[in-house]
Amino acid sequence: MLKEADDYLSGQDICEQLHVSRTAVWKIIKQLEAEGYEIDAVRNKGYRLRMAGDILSRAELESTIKTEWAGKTVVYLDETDSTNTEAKKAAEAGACHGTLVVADYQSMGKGRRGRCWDAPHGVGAWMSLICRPDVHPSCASMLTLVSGMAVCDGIRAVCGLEAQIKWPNDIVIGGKKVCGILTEMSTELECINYVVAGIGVNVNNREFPEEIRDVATSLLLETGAMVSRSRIIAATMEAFEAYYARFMKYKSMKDLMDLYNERLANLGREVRVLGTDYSYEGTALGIDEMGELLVKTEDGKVHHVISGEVSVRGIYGYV
Ligand code: BTX
Repeated sequence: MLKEADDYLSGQDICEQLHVSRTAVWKIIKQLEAEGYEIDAVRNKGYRLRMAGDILSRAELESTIKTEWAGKTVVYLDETDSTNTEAKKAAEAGACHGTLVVADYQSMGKGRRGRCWDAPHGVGAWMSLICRPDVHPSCASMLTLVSGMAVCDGIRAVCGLEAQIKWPNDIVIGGKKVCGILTEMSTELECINYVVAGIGVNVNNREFPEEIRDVATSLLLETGAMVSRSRIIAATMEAFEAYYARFMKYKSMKDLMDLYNERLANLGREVRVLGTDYSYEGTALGIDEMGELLVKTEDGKVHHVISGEVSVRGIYGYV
């Protein structure tokens, strides 16, 4: 209610709308203040929210996320090993499509192929979204691309920054990584039980460990100001929901391909494709309907690169 009110909200109005006593309202106000909200309390006027700051809690997320299903149910944890692991446990226990697991800190944040994701306290949007799409398991990797588009739009909407996608799963600003995505799934025969889209956005990080200092950035470092993590999460969920519907229409990137390519940092760039026992260089032309990256080599041949099997590096820098 405080977030939605333009001005002071009288204690009496809050009591009447919520059917609680004045003392109950006062107690909740004290609790919100303890969580970090700054609230003005003025006699005869009531309460006004001065600043929501960068607070992450279940209540904050649920009041900020305005979607039909994506992130409608939030599991919030102050600390966990990995939100992906937590989301997989929740999905096994029956958590519904759209459940979002968010943590303030991950002690063992996971990257791809056993790599680690640096996820310190109080600065990042570390989240995992559970989806139960009715698609063939071979289509699931495209949800990584859908997630990438959603984060890109979420960042653009909240901060106005020109975020771009480095195929398939990094979001970059000015050539530096601001977000990584790890999609995991559980399948049975030809069906998907669930997909977990794990998204890590560096929001208010002021510094990074030595090893990644040159390749990593955060929204705070790019804008010079604190950014609300709950707004980033909410904007990402809103965009995800819209893109997911378009993905499900054809169960492919058919309807999203052009929008994806508009956001593609690699587009038209020279890239090196690294397989387990081979590598080649070429120009990235964009993705096709199945989310594969098209790379044209000097001999004019167009290669279809499948994510997960290879890594793609820029020849002149990281992108
Ligand atoms: P990746 O394997 O593409 O990237 C991991 C690599 O990125 C690391 O080896 C390191 O070089 C670099 N790196 C590590 N931490 C950061 C960081 N904070 N910012 C920029 N670069 C970094 C990308 O894997 C997938 C990451 C997904 C992370 C989310 S967080 C929520 C969810 N839970 C979970 O455990 N993982 C996902």
